[in-house]
Amino acid sequence: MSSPAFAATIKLGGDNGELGFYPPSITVKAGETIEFVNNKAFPHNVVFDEDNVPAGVNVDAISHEDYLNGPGEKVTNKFDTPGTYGYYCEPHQGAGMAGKIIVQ
Ligand SMILES: [Cu+2]
Repeated sequence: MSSPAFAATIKLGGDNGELGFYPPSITVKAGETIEFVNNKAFPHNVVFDEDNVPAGVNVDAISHEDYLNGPGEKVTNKFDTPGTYGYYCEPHQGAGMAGKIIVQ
């Protein structure tokens, strides 16, 4: 098996423990795979905002609600529908931990 080539990697938590996704905004092409990697200040999760995804996208199917508790834990996503996808971390939503993925 060949390892997949990731179009982008998003860190969960900044290197100094900041509560955020880094980078907070990325642009990828439809069909490209992105990975979220647990970094600092976990637990984190990745939940897509049903009010901020392209029409017809099922956020339950693309969200990763299970908490990532260990360093280096990863989840991946691949988007087929172009548009803007907003997402956030449930434990840190109140602290503004949110991001945006633009799929072209
Ligand atoms: Cu978080």
